[in-house]
Order: sequence, then C-alpha cells, then structure tokens
Amino acid sequence: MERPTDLYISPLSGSFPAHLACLEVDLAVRVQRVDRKTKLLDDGRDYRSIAPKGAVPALSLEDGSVLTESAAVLQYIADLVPDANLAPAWGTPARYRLIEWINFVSTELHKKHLSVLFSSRAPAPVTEWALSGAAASFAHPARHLETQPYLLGHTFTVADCYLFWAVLVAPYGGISLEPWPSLRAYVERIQQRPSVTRALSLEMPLYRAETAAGTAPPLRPVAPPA
Ligand SMILES: N[C@@H](CCC(=O)N[C@@H](CS)C(=O)NCC(=O)O)C(=O)O
Repeated sequence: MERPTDLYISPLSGSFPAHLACLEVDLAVRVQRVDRKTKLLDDGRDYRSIAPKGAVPALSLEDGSVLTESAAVLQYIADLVPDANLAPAWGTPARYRLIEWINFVSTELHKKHLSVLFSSRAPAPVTEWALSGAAASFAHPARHLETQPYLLGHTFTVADCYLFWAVLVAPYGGISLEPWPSLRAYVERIQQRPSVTRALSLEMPLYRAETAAGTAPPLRPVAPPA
C-alpha cells in the first residue's frame, strides 16, 4: 500500500475521525487545514485542485494519488497498520460489520442529520426535518452500546472513531444525548484515549482561530426544541 503524506482536514469537522485514526496508528502525516469557507489551504493553494469534490477528509498518497470518502480513508489508515487492530481482517464476517457501521454513521448520522444541522445554508424546514428524525437514528447505536463498549464488541475500531465524533458534536447541532446514557458513557470512555486528547489539542486552536475569523460558529451546545 502507498504511504500517505498529507491528511486534509477542517477542524472538528467530519475529518476528525480520520485524524483520530492516524493518531491511533501513529501514522506520520502532514495535517493540512482546509478553510471551510474559501477552500484554501494555509499555503494559499485551492484544495479543489487536490480534491475536486472539495470535501474533507482526503489523504494524499506517495504516488501522488488522493483518496477521499471517509469510509475508504478510515479503512485505508486501519489497513496500513494491521497490528493496531483498528479493522478486522478482510474476508472475515467482522469486516462486514465494520463496513456496516461506517456506512450507517456516514449516511444515517453524518450526512442525513449532522451535515444539515451544521450547514448555515440549510433552509429552516430542512433543519427541522433533520432534527426531528435524529432521535430515531441515534437510538440505533445507543441500543447496541448498552451491552458492549465499542461498536464491534470489545475492540476499538475506525467505526468508533467515526461514531465518537458524531456523538461528540451532536449536542452542538441541537441533538441532546439526554435520552441515551450508553452514548454519553461511550463518549466519556473514548475521550480517555490519548489519541483524542492529542487530536483535540491540535484541532481546537485551529477551530478557535476560525471562530475568531468568523468562518466557523462558536462552540456552544444548541438547546433542543422544547
Ligand atoms: N462523502 C464524504 C463527505 C464528507 C463531508 O461531508 N465533509 C464535510 C465536512 S463534515 C465537508 O468537507 N464539507 C464541505 C463541502 O462538501 O464542500 C465523506 O464521506 O467523506
């Protein structure tokens, strides 16, 4: 497999799980910040010249190619360092459970709810729709985690990198975690990992700088509708 050279992120956005995965496996990559409004990198290049879809995360590989889409990026990072056990081996039933969870987080939590709730361009009825359906979607992993610490059982995987981020940011989009003690405990459990402390210490100052520049909203939990 080609070694990655750069990881493209916007602080605390959906690229956070990939950043977390890199830190979990101790992968040395250059972290490149993409300005979420202008799409410019800190060196002035337009990110869309590297990843034309303009979305993060993306990984540049040594052969000059670029890998996008969280499901691919997360599994690529895990497969680079199999000893870190962030993904079950290919061909095993557990690998398909991993893909099942990554796909669920990506399509049912991230894009269906979180992307809409964090978009400044979503019309109010769309935001209301995203918020009203969120409880049903978040209840699914909540039930699953009542009996096990991680999505695949007792082993932390890249699916947990993704779900952890989704649950961590949910209250900032107006989704209260109050109904789900299992999700609150899950976030607290994963927050103890050194990779999380490190990822937050790298991304929080970048996020605060964006807030100061007015390109990101202040970090404040949004009260759910009464
Ligand atoms: N399908 C992509 C979506 C990633 C995504 O939504 N990224 C957001 C940040 S949370 C983004 O970069 N949005 C900016 C844009 O799409 O222009 C994936 O699974 O990685």
